[in-house]
Amino acid sequence: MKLYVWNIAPNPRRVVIYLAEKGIEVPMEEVGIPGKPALDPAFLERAPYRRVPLLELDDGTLISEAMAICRYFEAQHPDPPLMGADALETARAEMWERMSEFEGLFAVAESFRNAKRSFAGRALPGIPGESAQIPELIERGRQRAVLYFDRLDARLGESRFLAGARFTTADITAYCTVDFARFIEMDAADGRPHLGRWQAEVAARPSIRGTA
Ligand SMILES: N[C@@H](CCC(=O)N[C@@H](CS)C(=O)NCC(=O)O)C(=O)O
Repeated sequence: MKLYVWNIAPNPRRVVIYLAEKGIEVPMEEVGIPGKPALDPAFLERAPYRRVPLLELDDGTLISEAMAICRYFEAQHPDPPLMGADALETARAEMWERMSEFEGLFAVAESFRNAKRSFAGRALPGIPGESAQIPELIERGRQRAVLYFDRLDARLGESRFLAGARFTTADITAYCTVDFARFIEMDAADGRPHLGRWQAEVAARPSIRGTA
């Protein structure tokens, strides 16, 4: 078994943090090109979806998508539960995990990839060939991120973690999003005290410190 990762990227980080929380050891291979924000062409030839994280099982089966990879391990290592332990916690963990990926991480990534010169012609991940940057998406991504951070702050004003009393994959994706926002010069905690309280608490977890 092998997990393909890219140490500067937020999506593989979600899985690396998850595995650290669980105490599961999986061999990892770094597939980023040193000093260049791109994946190794040799890896891309073998990776059908051209993205990381990617889990390769011993029989060659490939599993893409961060949460699908976590789900694979969760089924085999249910303790401690990181995707919810009862019906309500499971639903809330999934709700906030999906909102964090679709409304948060995608929004920040949209702004980031359309802004940075080093991503010219590669505005979309996982696409063979060119994908042009669209300058209007830089600001739109920021606006979407503001709405997401406001929602996160409101939720964290009523709950210790996103799904409730327990840390879950929702917190992992949300934390990776908040941290990634630094690269578009956004401080998500600024003016959002509940988000700031949660961010400090999550940042102190050993699983997070190991991937900072
Ligand atoms: N929804 C996917 C997102 C994966 C993704 O977009 N990964 C990025 C790195 S954060 C990637 O592989 N980018 C390839 C590239 O930039 O060429 C997941 O959950 O794994």
